[in-house]
Amino acid sequence: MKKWWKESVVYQIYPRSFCDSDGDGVGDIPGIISKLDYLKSLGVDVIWLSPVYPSPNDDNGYDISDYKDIHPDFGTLADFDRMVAECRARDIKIIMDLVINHTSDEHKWFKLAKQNDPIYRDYYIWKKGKLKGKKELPPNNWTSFFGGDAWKKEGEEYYLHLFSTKQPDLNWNNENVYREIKEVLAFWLDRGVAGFRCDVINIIFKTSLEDGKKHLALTGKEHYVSKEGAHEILRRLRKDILSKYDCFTVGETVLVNTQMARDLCSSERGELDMVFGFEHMESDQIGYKWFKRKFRLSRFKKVIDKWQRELEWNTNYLENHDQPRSISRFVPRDAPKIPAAKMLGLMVLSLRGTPFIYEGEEIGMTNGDFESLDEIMDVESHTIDKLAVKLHFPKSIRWKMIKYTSRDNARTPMQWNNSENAGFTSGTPWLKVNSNYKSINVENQSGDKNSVLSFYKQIINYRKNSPALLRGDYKMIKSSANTFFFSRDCGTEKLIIMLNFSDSRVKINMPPNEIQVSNFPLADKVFLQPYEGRIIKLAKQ
Ligand code: ISL
Repeated sequence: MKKWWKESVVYQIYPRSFCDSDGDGVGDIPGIISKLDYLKSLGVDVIWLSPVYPSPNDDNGYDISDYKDIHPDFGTLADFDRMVAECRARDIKIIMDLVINHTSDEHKWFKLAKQNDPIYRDYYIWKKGKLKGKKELPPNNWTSFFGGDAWKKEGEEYYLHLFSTKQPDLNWNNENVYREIKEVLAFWLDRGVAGFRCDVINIIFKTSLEDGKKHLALTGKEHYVSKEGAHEILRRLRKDILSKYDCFTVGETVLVNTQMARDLCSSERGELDMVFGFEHMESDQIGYKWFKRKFRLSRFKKVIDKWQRELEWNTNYLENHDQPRSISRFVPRDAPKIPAAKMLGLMVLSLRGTPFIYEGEEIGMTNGDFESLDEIMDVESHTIDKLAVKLHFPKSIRWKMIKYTSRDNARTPMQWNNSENAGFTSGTPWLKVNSNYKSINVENQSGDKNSVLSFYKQIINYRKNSPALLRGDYKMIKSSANTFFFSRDCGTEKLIIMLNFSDSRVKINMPPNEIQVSNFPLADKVFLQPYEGRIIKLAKQ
């Protein structure tokens, strides 16, 4: 089958924050349908939908209580089918979020498991506590991704939750779990979806429940990151289900290195088609994400270059619903936002691989302008804050940590126009709208040929017609500390992409060439402007 997804531009929708059609303050499927023409005009080929399943929303849908239905906040299965049909009419495909490391604690399987049901108990991971003197401790020392213990006591035993207490981990040693999830995949593929983004897929299989080596974060990880058991499950799912459909999978893979990514994506093994690595997203972090430091371009370039060289094909992205906005982290705070957002967009869309754009990135949306923890809804931020209170961190430090790293930074409602609530809802939005919506919004930018949005459209269109950007080889070109240059080469077409990450002009020294795209309409052949991004075509020699 043709790997059509290699030539696609994927756009991630976080449904709660995209467009609300009924005024309840939460985005929904009819809202998405109303924006499909917009997505088509942007040049989007595939939509990745963050979870739309029924969920108590402890983690905004990443805690699923029914894998085969739609949350009433988002609509109905009939709305979903209509969305698939409306997408098909526009030649847009949809991939679903597949969250199978854990379910919600309100899923019927877990409710039965809690009652010691002989079949469902074993769908989850249970163990007795450990006695230390007279004190009972959790079964092992593992910590959760959101901070604190990874176990919660329920009756006589504890259950494992690598995320929130309301997200019990499934037991992938149980064949029934495999069988049920296999049916879930078929259910959605038969409804016309074109694949899945597989949540934390490389940690689903736990090899043992022994204590882990102590780490600053994620103690226990050596017992579950990228284990053979997870590889095997993925191979089985491919053989039993995925291979029967024209679809693709992209794995969200935590703590993955290039070797692990290659093992997951190699065509002989056929486990996943692509992964999201996080190494480049850690260029402004120390250890786990709660410790932020200044962005270092040298580290970022090195990581991007390594992933480009070492993987035959992969994803390119700078944003998603878990990460602060790119414009608020990969350039200095005082950088001019419009050129910088365009330059970052040019990078994502011109590297080798399938580009993923996150809603609002195409208009240069920035981090949320939250003033206190009360305005933040994210379960991760609240869990971390509670932990930091226990560790006696002063309030100001706690807030600083959360303000810059909270996942809610990227979850603020999509900014459609300059009417109340940015045109996202006629009701009260579930999360505060960024007050910069009057200047940063789709409507303003649609009619402006110099806007971030117009630039995205231009590059996407350029990309669709450029064999070098679609399929060409990648090579980094040596450049100064503040710039990132690389070439894309395909037969007779040789392009060079130049990105200036600094506020100074940079002299360029290049053989005869033609400027194809630049975020500065009057681009100069001798100098790159501050935050300029450009593509040049080398003249045939
Ligand atoms: O940012 C991260 C790594 O740098 C982590 O947030 C990591 O991506 C995340 O913890 C795993 O994310 C996924 O699974 C979670 C859910 O809360 C996230 O929204 C989802 O993307 C549990 O399902």
